[in-house]
Amino acid sequence: MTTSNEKLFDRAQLVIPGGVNSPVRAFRSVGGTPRFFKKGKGPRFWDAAGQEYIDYVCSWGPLLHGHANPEIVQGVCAIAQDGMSFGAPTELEINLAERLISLMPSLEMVRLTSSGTEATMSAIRLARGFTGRTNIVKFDGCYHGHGDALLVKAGSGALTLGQPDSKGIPADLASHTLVLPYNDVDALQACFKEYGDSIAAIIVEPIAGNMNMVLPHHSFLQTCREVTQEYGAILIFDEVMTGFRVALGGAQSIYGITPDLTTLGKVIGGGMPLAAFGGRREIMEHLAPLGPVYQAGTLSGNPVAVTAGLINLQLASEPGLYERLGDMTRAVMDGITNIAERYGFNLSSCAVGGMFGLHFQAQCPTNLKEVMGADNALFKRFFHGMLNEGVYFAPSAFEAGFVSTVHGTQELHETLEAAEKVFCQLAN
Ligand code: KE4
Repeated sequence: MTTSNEKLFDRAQLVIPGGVNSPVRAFRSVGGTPRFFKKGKGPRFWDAAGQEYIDYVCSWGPLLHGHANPEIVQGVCAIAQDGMSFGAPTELEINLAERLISLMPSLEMVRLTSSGTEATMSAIRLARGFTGRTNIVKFDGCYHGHGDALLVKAGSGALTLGQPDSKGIPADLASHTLVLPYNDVDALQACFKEYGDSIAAIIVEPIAGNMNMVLPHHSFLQTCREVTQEYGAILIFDEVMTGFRVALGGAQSIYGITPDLTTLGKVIGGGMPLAAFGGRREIMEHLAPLGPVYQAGTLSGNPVAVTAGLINLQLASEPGLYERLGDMTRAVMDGITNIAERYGFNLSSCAVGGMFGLHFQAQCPTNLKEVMGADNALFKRFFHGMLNEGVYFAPSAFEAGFVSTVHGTQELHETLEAAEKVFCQLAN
């Protein structure tokens, strides 16, 4: 019997490449038919066949307060009555810039964009323009959006310059991106010893969320700070995922490291297309129209998106919210790993605020090479088992998961009930 999702997927694939507008949604790494959703409310959403799911993707992070949060929906509907976009400055953008600066002390100025990719792409251009240098450093397994300079994989040798990680990226552009192992202090120090004077910036996810979730060693982030200071390079924290997701001040507030620039997205848009980059005033003032580094966007600072973001951040400012969110996230992870262990499966997990990594291996990985050692086949069976039980995890073993502030004890109970059934099936 062809389900509504299958019919929609067949139709979608005729007119949209792969049937999706972002590759990970196509279920290609887990197999099966992607679910086409039509409604969400709080921690749950419903697909085209009317099947209900508890959502642990939360639109890849933006939905800190769940689907169709009433205050955000009401705010968006109200502001839209006054116009969708002006292509001119509004007070709302000043309010959001001031709010971000008040929440994240490393920000002295910010520029709003419409996606995280725009934010990281612009931050790289700004770092290159400010320093007059060309090379940048990123880390294997970190994803910073699909800007050409950042879709680059490690070169053949440990310290060789990068190679394109996608067709369509000129090799000579990719060669200006050095790719190192995450958490590898020795490789980082050696890289700067050899290339330091030509490096414009390091861009790093301070908690990695695009190779599943990998925590940084404090010494690793500290070394990123030290070598950039020593060699006059810019330290960019890509907090598109972690910003206001792991803590109100982002990962930088947890690890106590002050970057020169920070990129933000997801939560600050509350589900609408909105992102930002910001940091030291002397760097940011190199941006057009003040300075020589060009950057622009038709819908940058759009009043409807900014309104959603302002309300999302206002709701996030409730005292004790991140502690409660972290407790719930930890409870989901501990519950699942304990059940798995009872059935003889050695899983590990990490959780910070409303972000988690569920690893199908006994130890939490510390870099991409270790992430690749996970039991991906078991993950796929777990994914589909939970999906059939109405629990929706990221359709890829290489993604972090997310809990919202409206996931409660009922969702925890149902999730663990589903996990009990699934691991029992997997064990027999
Ligand atoms: P967007 O261009 O997708 O708004 O942001 C790119 C980006 C930048 N930096 C980090 C740390 C990110 O995680 C992202 C986007 N994250 C992915 C999830 N792994 C978005 C989901 C998707 O690509 O469909």
